[in-house]
Amino acid sequence: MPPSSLRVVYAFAREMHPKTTDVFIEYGTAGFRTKASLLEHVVYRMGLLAVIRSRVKNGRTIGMMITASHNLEPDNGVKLIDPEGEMLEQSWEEIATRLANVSDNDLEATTAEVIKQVNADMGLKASVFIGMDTRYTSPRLAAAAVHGVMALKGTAKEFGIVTTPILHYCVRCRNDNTYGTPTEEGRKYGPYSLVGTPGERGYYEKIVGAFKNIRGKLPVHGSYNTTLYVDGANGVGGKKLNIIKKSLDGELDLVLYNLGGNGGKLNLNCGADFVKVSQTPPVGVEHAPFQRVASLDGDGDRLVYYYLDNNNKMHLLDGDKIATLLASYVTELLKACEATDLKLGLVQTAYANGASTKYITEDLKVPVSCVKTGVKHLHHAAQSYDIGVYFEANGHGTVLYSDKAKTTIRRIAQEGEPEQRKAAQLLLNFIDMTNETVGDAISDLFLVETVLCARGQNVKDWMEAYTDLPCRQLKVTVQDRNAISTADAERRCTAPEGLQSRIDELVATYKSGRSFVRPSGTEDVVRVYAEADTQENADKLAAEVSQAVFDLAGGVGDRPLA
Ligand code: 16G
Ligand code: MG
Repeated sequence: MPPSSLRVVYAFAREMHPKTTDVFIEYGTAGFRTKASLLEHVVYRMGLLAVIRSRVKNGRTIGMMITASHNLEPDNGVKLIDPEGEMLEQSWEEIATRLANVSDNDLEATTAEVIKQVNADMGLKASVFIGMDTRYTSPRLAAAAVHGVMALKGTAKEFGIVTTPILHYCVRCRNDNTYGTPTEEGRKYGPYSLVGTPGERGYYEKIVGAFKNIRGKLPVHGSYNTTLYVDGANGVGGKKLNIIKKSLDGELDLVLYNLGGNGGKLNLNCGADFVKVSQTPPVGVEHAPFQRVASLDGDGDRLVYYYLDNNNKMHLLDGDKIATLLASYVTELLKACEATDLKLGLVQTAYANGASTKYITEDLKVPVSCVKTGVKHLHHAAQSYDIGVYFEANGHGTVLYSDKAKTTIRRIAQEGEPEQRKAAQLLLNFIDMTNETVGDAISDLFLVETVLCARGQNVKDWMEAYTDLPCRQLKVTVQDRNAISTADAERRCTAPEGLQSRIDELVATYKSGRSFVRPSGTEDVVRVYAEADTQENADKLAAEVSQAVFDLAGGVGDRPLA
């Protein structure tokens, strides 16, 4: 494409999506995320970048998801999805940031510069899949994305309102037709049965089809019961479960709340992030003690469970509990099919409860690694195992199976002894039910329900595998959160000077104490995490460390935030 044809890049910017703010914006942990009113020019420009990225990847499809996940309604965001359904390659984050921040007058020249820098062949075809969450600002932003794609003569396909993981799945399928069909509903086979080859299945057929298939092999027994309550965060995940619910034929009885009607506001006092951070149940969900409740976040990529006891005290089953449940079950099946050469490992972040890490190492005897916060880091680390289970404590995670693992398990399912074959076939269904592109609340929900059903366990049995250490998360506003630097997968703080030694001193005074601080990638705050032997001590330690951050890292206001 000759440079003159980039004029339209400027024309669209000036006429339709002008940059109206000078606030600097950065492609962070999960793309750009801020007030929706500041984003239109950014999303338009990401449409441009998605086309360039697609051409650099030889015309393979790139995804653009318009969402601010668990943030409240006024926010929005955009992130790019790479051809395998993974997060945008990290080295492109700086390019995204540069393109988002130049003036409209410099946009044409900067676009040309980027094209040259990444050596994109602008004569190639380009394809971009666009999805959005339920925010009222999303359609307008999705339109800006389409204009960005058009301005560089790419082809945009809009998926409308989808969960983030559904879009990741569709991008992967579009580029690898053995993984599935790039649609939500699928085309060929009726209500989500597991027929045909994997490559012929749409999203629901893949997940729900595999669940039904496995349920046919695992009758309900023990203290498992098929009723599951769900908090949909008033976002997109609950809406999709409402579609799936109709095809479940009593294999799972979903009772859905917070689906976005009745004035319920997205993520407001509900959803996975609220439940995890505040350690309180969501508003709008009513249930008896010991009822299993699953809570999703606004864009359907996080899942936590909880229940209330007889005293109305909440018990949380977070990403660590889900990770250990899935890892222990897959380990059991691997043993049963005698696939001893397959190495399973688990990936966590510093937020993982210390008790979970101890349980994984000492009881499950599974290797565990700790990486920086953010799905891309976990996903990457999980790829180094034959089977890699990764979860953030906040409920974002999935299981990755290498080609070697899949081939081995398929072979055993066909050639093994009868007991081995049975275990391998269950494992194949388990793999089918997994969205390997990214953490997926809907897929994870069906995986958890499968394990509980297979073991005949209720939510209390699940909880009893190990006991979490009480913990607390706080945030502190400082002048410049980037004044905080960390090392050792965010477990130690290397700047400002003196902060880590102060944290060490404080932690040493608590039994089972642990604490770390890190600058948030999505909010202008420093996050503080603490755990200790009692809730009172965890709360105290968190407050003391917050005070230390406030004092040593330039706190703003009178005192740290509660
Ligand atoms: C984003 C990340 C999530 C991480 C969170 C941390 C993705 C898709 N999402 O939501 O993994 O836990 O940021 O937020 O990577 P924070 O930096 O504000 O603590
Ligand atoms: Mg999310």
